[in-house]
Amino acid sequence: MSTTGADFIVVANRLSVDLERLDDGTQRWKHSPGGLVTALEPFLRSRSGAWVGWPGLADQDVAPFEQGSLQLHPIALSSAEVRDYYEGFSNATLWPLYHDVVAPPVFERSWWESYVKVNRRFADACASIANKGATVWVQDYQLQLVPALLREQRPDLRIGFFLHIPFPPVELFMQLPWRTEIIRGLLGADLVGFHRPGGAQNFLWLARRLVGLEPSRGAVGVRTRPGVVQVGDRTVRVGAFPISIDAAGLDAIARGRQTQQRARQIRAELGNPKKIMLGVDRLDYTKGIDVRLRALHELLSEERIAAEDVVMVQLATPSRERIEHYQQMRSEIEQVVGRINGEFSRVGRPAVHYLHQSVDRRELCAFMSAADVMLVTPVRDGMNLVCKEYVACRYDLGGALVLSEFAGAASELTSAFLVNPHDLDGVKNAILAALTVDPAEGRRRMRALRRQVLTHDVDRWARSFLEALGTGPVH
Ligand code: GDG
Repeated sequence: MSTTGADFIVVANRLSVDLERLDDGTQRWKHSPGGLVTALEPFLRSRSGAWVGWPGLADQDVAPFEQGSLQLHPIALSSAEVRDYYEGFSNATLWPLYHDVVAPPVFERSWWESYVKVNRRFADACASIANKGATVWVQDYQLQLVPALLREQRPDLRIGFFLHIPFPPVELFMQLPWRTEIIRGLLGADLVGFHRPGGAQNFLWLARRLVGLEPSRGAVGVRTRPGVVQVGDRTVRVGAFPISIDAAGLDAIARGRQTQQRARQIRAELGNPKKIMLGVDRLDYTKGIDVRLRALHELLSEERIAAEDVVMVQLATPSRERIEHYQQMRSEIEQVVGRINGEFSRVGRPAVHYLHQSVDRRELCAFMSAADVMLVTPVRDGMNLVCKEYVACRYDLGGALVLSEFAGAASELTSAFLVNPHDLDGVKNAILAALTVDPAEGRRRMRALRRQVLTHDVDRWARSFLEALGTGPVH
C-alpha cells in the first residue's frame, strides 16, 4: 500500500482532462466534455485528492501527474478495450438499456469480458494509491464492478458509488445477461446513489431478487435515503441525490458585462429576430434533438410561427462518433435541419442554425442569456444539467424553459413548460406557450426555477453524498 497516496479519490471512466492528438502529431490536454466533469470539477477544484480515469486516447501509457492540488492517475486502455469495454459494453449495451431501450441494446459476451477486465484495472489502480481508510467515490455506469473488486482488496476503504444516468425499470434491467454480477458489483459500496428515488427503489428490488438480500426499510430514516441493504455484517445504504451545477458561478458569468455584450451580439448576428430558441446537447439519441426539430418543422409548416420571427439555434457537441447508432442519428438530424432550412430559410437568414461543435463555457452562457426559449426535450435523461444552467444564467428573470418530463430535473423544475417528448402536439403547444408567455407570468416561473437551482447546487449535492457516506468533505 502506498504511503504517499490519497485520502480522497474520484474514479471515473474519463479523467477531468482529455489527451488530444493534434494534426502535427503533438498531443495536449484539454477539458473533458460532458455532465460528469462539469458537475464534479467545481467541487474538487478546491480540495486535494486524486482522480483516476482514462485520458480518452487508446494505447497511451501516461504517467501520473498533478494539476493544481489534484493528482491525476491515467488508466491505459488498448484499442480493443476502447472498442469492447467503452464503445461496446458501456455505450452500446448499458447506455441504451438504462435509457429505457430507446435504442436496442446489444448483448455481446466478448464486450462483457472486456468490461470485467477494465473494471479490475481501475480497482487495482485505486487500491494501490488509496491511503488507509481513504474515501473512494466511484462514478457511473462504466465502473459498476469497481466497488466490489476494490472492497475485496481493501476492506478498510469507504466506498461510494454514484450513477449519473437513469437506473432502469426492473423488467428492462432483467434483460441483461450479467444482471447479478452488476448488482453484486454495486453492493461492494457502502453507499449507492442515484439521481431519483425511483432508481434507488429499482435497485433495492433487484438486490433482493437477484442476490437474495432483504432490504430493511427506514434504517437511515431520511427521505433522500429511502433504504438500506444488509450484506452479511455490512450495511449498504441506497438513496437519491439529485445532482446539480455551480449555479453561483454561472450566475456570475451571466451577469458579466462581456457576456451580456456577447449575448446582444449573438442576437444581432442572428438578424435580431423577435424570438430565439436554443438547444444545447451532446449529440446523443437520448436527448430528443429530433423531437424539437420535428415540432419546429410542423409549427412552421402550419404557419403557427414564421421563420422571420423565430430563429432556432442547436449546439450539438460531437459525441461517441465511432458508434454506428450515433452516426445514423447524426445524419437523420442533419437531414431534418437541411429540410427545414430548405423550406423556410431566406438567403442570409437560416431558420435553424446547427453547429456540430463545442463552444467554450462563456460563449455557452452568452447563448443561454440570448435565448428566449430553451428547448430541453430528452426521451430519457438521468438529470440534465443544461436546463439548470439555463436557469442559473437568467438572473434577469427572462426566458422560458421547455423541459421533458423524462429528464430527472423535471421533478425539481416544476415551473418549466413540462412536455412529454413522445407527444408531438403537446411539444408544439408547449413551445408556442413558451414563445408567447405573458412577461409577468414568465418572470414568476423563472423566479421559482431560480429559487430551486440556486439553493440546490453541486456543492450541496457532493456534500450530502459524502456526508451520507460518513465522511465530511475532505480539504
Ligand atoms: C450525464 C447524464 C446527467 C454541452 N455542450 C457544450 C457544453 N456542454 C455541457 C453542458 C452540460 C454538460 O455538457 C452536459 O450535461 P448533461 O447533464 O446535459 O448531459 P450528459 O453529458 O449526458 O451527462 C445526465 C449528467 O451526466 C450529470 O450527472 O445530468 O443526465 O446523461 O454541463 O453545458 N459545454 C461547453 N461547450 C459545449 O459545446 N463548454
